[in-house]
Amino acid sequence: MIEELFTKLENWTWSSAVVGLGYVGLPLVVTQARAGVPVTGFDVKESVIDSLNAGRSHIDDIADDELAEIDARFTSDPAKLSEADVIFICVPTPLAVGKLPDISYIERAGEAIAASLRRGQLVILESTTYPGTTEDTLLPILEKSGLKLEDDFLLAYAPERVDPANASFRTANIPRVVGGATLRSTAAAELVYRRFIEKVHPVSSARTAEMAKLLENTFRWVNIALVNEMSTIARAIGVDIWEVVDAAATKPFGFMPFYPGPGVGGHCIPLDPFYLQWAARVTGEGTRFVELAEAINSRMPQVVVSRVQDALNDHAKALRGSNVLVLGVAYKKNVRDFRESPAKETIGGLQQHGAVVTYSDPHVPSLRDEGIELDSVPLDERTLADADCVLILADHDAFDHQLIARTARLVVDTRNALGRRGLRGDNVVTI
Ligand code: SAJ
Repeated sequence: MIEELFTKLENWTWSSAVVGLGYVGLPLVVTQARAGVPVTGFDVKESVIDSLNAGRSHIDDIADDELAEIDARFTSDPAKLSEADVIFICVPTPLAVGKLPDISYIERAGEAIAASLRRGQLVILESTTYPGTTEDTLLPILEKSGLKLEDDFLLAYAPERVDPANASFRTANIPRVVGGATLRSTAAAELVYRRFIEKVHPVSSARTAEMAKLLENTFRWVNIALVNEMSTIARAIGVDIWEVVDAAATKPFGFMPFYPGPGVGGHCIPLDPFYLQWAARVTGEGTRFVELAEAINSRMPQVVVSRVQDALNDHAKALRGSNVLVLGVAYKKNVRDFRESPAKETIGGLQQHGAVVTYSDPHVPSLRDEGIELDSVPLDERTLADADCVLILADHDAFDHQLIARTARLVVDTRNALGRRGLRGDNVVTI
């Protein structure tokens, strides 16, 4: 049966199923369908399946008309998984209490697949997780079916690499690392991705691929913390961190620019380093960079609140009773996701100091989370003029930056959104 699978993989006659239709899984379905793969999207949420079957996308990076162009099925029936030759797992890997890994979604997906696993299938895990998950956790679950790895089915790990709202890099042109639980699993996974991804990079094991993903995102976590710390030092020294970073970035080798911000959001960068931390602890190793970066990055919302307080002070105003208009509550520009956004802690901190906070975000119509009950207000002359301080937290392109620069009495710009547009007047300070 494995030989038959390889024939299908080599002849591009294989079909697939994608388990988990979020910001990773749905683009994967669309990319495969465009490449001519008969693909079925699977999710446990009926509401997701119903809206997708009605041609409505719940993911920013996939427009409804992209769904209309492809021929893909969507189902919540796990029995259908047995029909696919290749099954991709793209489920969340959040953190549990105490920042411990939570791989329960992977385990449940594995159980659903095991219930109908048949000979000749290849299972590929894409969710970010700690080294060892594929071989030590997912494999035993799949073998509970009575089928054996290598004899009956193959198993590999190929970490997703999605940068939400990045129009230049989408699934098909983002190189893909693949590592199998066996050599034939690696070879099979490589054949799979070569059908719809331009560059595929095989490695010697699933563990290696799992570790590579954690390095990628821990690298970002640590370097964002470095530049956040540098921003505090730069202000104390009296230089502009944005000008410093842009100057350093002229170095054509050995440097990669990162920029200070109000904290690190999203469901990857603030979480994945703690999967590495856990894996290291199990081996008795430490991850001091992860903890140090957390100490710096998690403090940024408080740094921002103090920055607003100081800026108002310089205008002989107390934070208490001042109107603060927050622009952008999503975790980064041009996305609507605010679940892991540092804006929530920043707004909470401002409110605790007695500020009257409103916000405007074209991508987030209302914010009902962590005790915050706010709706987005229109960004116009009046809301800007009414604000004692305007605080830019997410630098959405949709903002009217000219209007902000000429109307706001005071702007604390944590993203240098105005400076980058040559609009940094005397009424603007950054962090
Ligand atoms: N941030 C900074 N300064 C920076 C870069 C980012 O403060 O210089 C902040 C952002 O504002 C955001 C957070 O860090 O709040 C995460 O930013 P991100 O650009 O890493 O965004 P994500 O989490 O949406 O996407 C990332 C991918 N992004 C990029 O590589 C640019 C990548 O790290 C992963 O492929 C992906 O998560 C994932 O799914 O793992």
